[in-house]
Amino acid sequence: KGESGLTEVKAVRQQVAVLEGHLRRLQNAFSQYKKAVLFPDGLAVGEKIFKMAGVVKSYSDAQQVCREARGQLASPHSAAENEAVTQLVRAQNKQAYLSMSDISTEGRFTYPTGESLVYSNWASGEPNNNNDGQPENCVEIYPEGKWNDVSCSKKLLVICEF
Ligand code: GMH
Ligand code: CA
Repeated sequence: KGESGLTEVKAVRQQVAVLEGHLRRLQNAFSQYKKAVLFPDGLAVGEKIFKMAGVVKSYSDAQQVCREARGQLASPHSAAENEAVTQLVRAQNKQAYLSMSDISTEGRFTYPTGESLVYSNWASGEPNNNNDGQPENCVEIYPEGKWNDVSCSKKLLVICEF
C-alpha cells in the first residue's frame, strides 16, 4: 500500500511537469500571436481588441465589414476603451463609425443589442440630429475622441472590436 502510493505520487508529479511544459509553450505562443495580431493597427484594452479595418464605408457597409470578420463596430463602454479607439482614429486622421445608433427610437442611442449607452463622450451640443434633409442616426468619433451624431450614409473609417 505505502509503496504503490509513492509510485502514484511520482507519476502524478511527472504528469504535472509535462503539463507545466505545455502551459509555458502555450503562453509563449499566445504572447507572440497577440503582438503579431495587434501590429500595426490594433489595440487591446482589458479583454477587448479594437482593430482599424483600413476602409471607409457607409454605416451598413461598415457593419457588414466587422460582421464578416466575426466582430462588430467599435463600441467603447468606458473612457479607457474610448481612448484606445481615439488612438486608432488619430493615427488615420479620419473620423470613424461607432456601433451605436438611434435608428430604432429617435433620441435614444443604443448598442446593436438594443441596450442603452453605459458610457458616452458627446461633443458639446451633440447629439443634435442636425439634418439638412437627412436624420443623424449614427455616431462618428473625432480624432479628439469626442462623438457626433451623423447621417448613416456618411462614409467613415471602419474600426471593429473583437
Ligand atoms: C451643425 C452645428 C455644428 C455641428 C454640426 C454637427 C453635424 O452644423 O451645430 O456645430 O458640428 O451641426 O452636429 O453632425
Ligand atoms: Ca450632429
